[in-house]
Amino acid sequence: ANAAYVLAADFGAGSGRVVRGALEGRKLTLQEVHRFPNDPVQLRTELYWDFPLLFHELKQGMMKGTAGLSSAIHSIAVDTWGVDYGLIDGNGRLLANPRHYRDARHGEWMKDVLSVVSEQELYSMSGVLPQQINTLFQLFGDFRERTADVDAGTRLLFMPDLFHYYLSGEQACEYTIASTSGLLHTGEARWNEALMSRLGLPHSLFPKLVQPGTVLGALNSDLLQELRSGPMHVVSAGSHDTASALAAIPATASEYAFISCGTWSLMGIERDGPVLSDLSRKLGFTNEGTVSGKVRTLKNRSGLWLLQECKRQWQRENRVYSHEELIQLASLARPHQSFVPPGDEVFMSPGDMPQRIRQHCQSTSQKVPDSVGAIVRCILESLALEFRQTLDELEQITGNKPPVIHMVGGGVKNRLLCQFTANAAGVPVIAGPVEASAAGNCLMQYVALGELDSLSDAHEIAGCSFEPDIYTPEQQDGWQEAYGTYQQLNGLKQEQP
Ligand code: LRH
Repeated sequence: ANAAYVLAADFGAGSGRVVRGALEGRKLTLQEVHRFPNDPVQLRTELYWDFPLLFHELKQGMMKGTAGLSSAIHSIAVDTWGVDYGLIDGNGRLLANPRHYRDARHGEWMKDVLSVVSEQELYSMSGVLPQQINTLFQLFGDFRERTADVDAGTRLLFMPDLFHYYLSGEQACEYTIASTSGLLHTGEARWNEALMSRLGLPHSLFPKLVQPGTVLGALNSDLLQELRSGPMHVVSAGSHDTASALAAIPATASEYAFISCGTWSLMGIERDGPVLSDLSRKLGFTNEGTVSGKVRTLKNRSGLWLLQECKRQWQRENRVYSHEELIQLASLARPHQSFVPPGDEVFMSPGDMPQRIRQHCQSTSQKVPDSVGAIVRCILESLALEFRQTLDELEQITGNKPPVIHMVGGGVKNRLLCQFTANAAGVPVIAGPVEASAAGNCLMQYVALGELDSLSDAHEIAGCSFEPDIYTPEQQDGWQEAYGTYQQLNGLKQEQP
């Protein structure tokens, strides 16, 4: 057979994987060749990513992906989580390990920046919702502390761009990942130089911007030798994992809401232009770029983080549950007993999550979940109700209620969550693919290589390649009532000081 092979490296905040994609006719198949943890490193008070180790894992994946294959690999592209970056000097040396967006100091820097530029102004200039994790705040602090090392040759590269640089020698920032920074003009691949000046950031720090689906260059010769691989192109696909995931949605209709669900849940819609109203800002919607140059207006919230943390806590107590066991226990627990706001600050940091959930239920005079099944059920129902609320809010900010939800990412493996989401939202949920970021990454490489004509072609290939599961709404009355309770609880919460 005449398959066209590519490699996609998809780095999440918890783990990474290298996947080999094969396009044969109209069908894409993915084979995971390497998977590894991505553990952040706390050094004194600072939290870092271990870039050299991640680059090592990338190379391991490339070796495994090329081994034993008689055909050539056409190209490789990297996608990662948003907002984080590294700085390189004029000789291409990494100045420091990139800092993690959960580093506690970003909160302080956010305050400093907001004393120079207001939230409203930042939102209307960039479309990006001011949140502690944003590149802008981190960079402001980072730059202030590091001015001595920074000269005219220093460049900023976002995480995927940094990998691409060390693969190909090309310095460029790809549009979708740069769109998470707050440093672009809304919906455009254009740096906001006026904002940089106001924050004292030199314009020379920022390299050229490239569109998703750009061939950056060839894999450099040292790596060819080290990896004993054949020549291949290095491509900027959709370099932001969320942008890549959306490229793999097997959509047939144009009107839908998406949920990209993993540790985070990103829920929103794709549009031609951004939503920049006061209402959308107050409701917490941000605007980022898509691989087709459109805008994704979305909420960036906690996803399965609460469940992952509970699982870790139970493990610490020597109670080990498989994913299936947890879902089974939750499905047997009594429905609609208690709810938590999954995005609340009390659930942000790692720790004893079951205890925090019990505490929250107690302090809001709800039934306290007293078993593993009850806790997992509480988390999944709460997430589903939050999705329902976001769907309503999308209608408020755009005037349209999306008639279906496409859910992609790891959360799709949680069948109970998919069903609950359909029930709570009252619209069908079309679930899959699970490895959406890797799939979208591959698809955009084929567009860059000219193997596919366009992104709509890519969506069609996704439809031919991954059979989604469809969940239709059930038990509407009970869920409607639960939604009322959930909203009331949130209202109560907001009134507290
Ligand atoms: C999800 C994600 C999300 C945010 C966050 C920092 O992996 O990319 O879209 O940008 O990480």
